[in-house]
Amino acid sequence: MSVLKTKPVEQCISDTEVEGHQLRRDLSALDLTVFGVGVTIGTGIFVLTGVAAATKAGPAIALSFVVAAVACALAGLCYAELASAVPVAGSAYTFSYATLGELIAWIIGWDLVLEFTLGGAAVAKGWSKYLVELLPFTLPASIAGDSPTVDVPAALVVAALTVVAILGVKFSARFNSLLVAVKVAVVLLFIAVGLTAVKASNWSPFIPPAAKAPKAVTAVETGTPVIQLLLGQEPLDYGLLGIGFGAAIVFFAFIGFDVIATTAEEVRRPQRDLPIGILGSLAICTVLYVIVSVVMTGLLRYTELNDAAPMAKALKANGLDLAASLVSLGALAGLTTVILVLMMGQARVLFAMSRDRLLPEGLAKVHPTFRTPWIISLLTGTVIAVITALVDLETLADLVNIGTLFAFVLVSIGVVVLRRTRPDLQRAFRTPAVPLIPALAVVACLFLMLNLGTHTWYRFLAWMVIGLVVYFFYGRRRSRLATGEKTVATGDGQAR
Ligand code: ALA
Repeated sequence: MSVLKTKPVEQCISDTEVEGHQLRRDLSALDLTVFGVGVTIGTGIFVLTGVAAATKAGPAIALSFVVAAVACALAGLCYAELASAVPVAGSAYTFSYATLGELIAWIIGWDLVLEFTLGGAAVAKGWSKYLVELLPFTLPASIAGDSPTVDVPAALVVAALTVVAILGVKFSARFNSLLVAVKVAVVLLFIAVGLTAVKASNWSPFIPPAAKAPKAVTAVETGTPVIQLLLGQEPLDYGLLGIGFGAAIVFFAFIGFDVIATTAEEVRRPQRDLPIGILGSLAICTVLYVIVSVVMTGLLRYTELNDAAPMAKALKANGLDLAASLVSLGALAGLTTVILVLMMGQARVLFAMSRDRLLPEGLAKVHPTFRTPWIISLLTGTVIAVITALVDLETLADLVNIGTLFAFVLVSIGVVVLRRTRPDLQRAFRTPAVPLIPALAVVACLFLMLNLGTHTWYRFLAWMVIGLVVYFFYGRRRSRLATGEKTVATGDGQAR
């Protein structure tokens, strides 16, 4: 059955040599770590921390970050092995094509499309909220603010970044480095200035007793967490369970370290650089997040943090207005890089899928001058701009989380499968304690998924059903693998 066929790893690599479909290979380990931190620190910490503390976990949101980080570290260890064994574009999609067969690869690819498209849209909404915070005048509530009808600034920033993405990776990476530096600087500024004004009384109770929380300012409706239904508990927030609900939301703050894997084809020494980039950026972000959330909930009582720009609000509430403005400015710069990198990750996954003909091949054309997959970038940018303009932040973030967690589950299983099916394959990085670590990764990711609401689950299942329909009616018959067509690179760089 073709759906179970896997694509030989060697073919994955040789497919990248097809003329007209090559990306430029010039990223280093440092570029990757910057890239990782660049995409990772974003709306998750700048917006969702406050909202999740106020509506799910209270000051214990710091523990939620630790829970989410553990799941990410476990999945990251699996990601790093697959990324170093199958160093080509397309991330988990490509890895699974070589390990779990075409159908699972399609499911993961489709899932990543969800992650990157909605992720970009969600972050653009965070960007828009900090812009409102910073502007000296007020924009009408219908076009900007906590819950606008059409989020105009969010759509505009996506349009501008689409142009940047089309102009090319190296340019984007440099642009990225500068903005990442600004972003890390403002996070450190928030911590340093904030620490001078925290009040220990705000941390008590650290784990608020279970109660009904107010609705998040950034959300319409995400439903009751599935785990609560399974346990037959009342639909209350906070309490011990609240730490899990919070973790399932702030998991969003970690998304991005996996995007590094999508650049494998553009990395100079993927075997060494990918694991460094993935695990290094994850470690840096975890430390920063835990400290930021402790400081934020120490500056202002958690019940007051239900705000679209909670960092600025927490500083202002303590008379630290200048720091609040600087943080907002830095957040704007920082969020810009996240949108950009998510859009680039998206382009690369779609690029790999269309090169394999699971999607129309014409999409994968590389621009002759910029060497970027420009058709895909244009398409992606347009879709993201429309979504960010119309959908609320938490609906987007939760959907991104469930999709990403599901991809992590499949990737973790993929590591174990590949160890069995291709023990000979060279792996610059080997996940320790296989199959224990992959098994724990699966459990941790499933746990976080269960902490998401019923509406999020329905939306996710609907997206997956659409994906399966597209696969069975389009990709299954047309893919290179199904048609038996190989793309063999010849010495002169021409495909045969
Ligand atoms: N991790 C990214 C953010 O928090 C997606 O914005």
